[in-house]
Amino acid sequence: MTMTLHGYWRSSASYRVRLAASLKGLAYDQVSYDLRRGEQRMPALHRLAPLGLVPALEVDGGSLTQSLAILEWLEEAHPSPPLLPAGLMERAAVRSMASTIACDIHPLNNLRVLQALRRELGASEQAVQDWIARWIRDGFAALEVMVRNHGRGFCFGDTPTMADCCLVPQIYNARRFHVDLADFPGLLAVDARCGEIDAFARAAPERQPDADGASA
Ligand SMILES: N[C@@H](CCC(=O)N[C@@H](CS)C(=O)NCC(=O)O)C(=O)O
Repeated sequence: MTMTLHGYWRSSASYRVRLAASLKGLAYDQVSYDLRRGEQRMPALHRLAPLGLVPALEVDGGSLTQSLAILEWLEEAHPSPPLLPAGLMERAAVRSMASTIACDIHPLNNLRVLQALRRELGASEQAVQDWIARWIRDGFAALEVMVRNHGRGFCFGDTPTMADCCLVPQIYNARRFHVDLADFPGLLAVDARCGEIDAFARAAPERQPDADGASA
């Protein structure tokens, strides 16, 4: 089975997929689309991902989109090590945390939304910054409670799950946008714990072949 991840080093949705693949010890090639230059609008990506967003994962000629669906596919195709716990309720709790990030935080702060705020609604940089912080902090307040209820080192239990694959990239984003995270000690502790694991380090944005250190 050959896998190619179509993504971007700074894309947090791509980062989720890199983390899951890395935790499962899976090798993959990467094709990069520079989002700052609008390369997500290239026909080559649209053939794989009709919405024109990264990531897309090509697997043996077929293609998958939506990072959560890709994480679920990776889990089913490569069950070991598991990124979901065994029990039904527990699995739903992990998916709930992952969805809180992927469905209720990230889409509100996506590049195309921020561009629409600036270009179509005339929002100032300060207003955009406040917007970003508002949705991250709102979602993180809920996640802080969830991690307190379920976590023992990681978001859920004492091993990494899909929830950690979503949290670590979202914290990366929050730091990139200088969002104050002092109210979320539980989330920061999970992030620090994940940072001790080599599979997390390998998937980090700065370690990717297309990383260029740009700040935008
Ligand atoms: N729900 C999608 C979101 C994908 C997404 O928003 N990707 C961002 C990068 S993290 C993107 O391609 N943005 C380009 C744009 O907004 O134009 C997923 O989870 O895969």
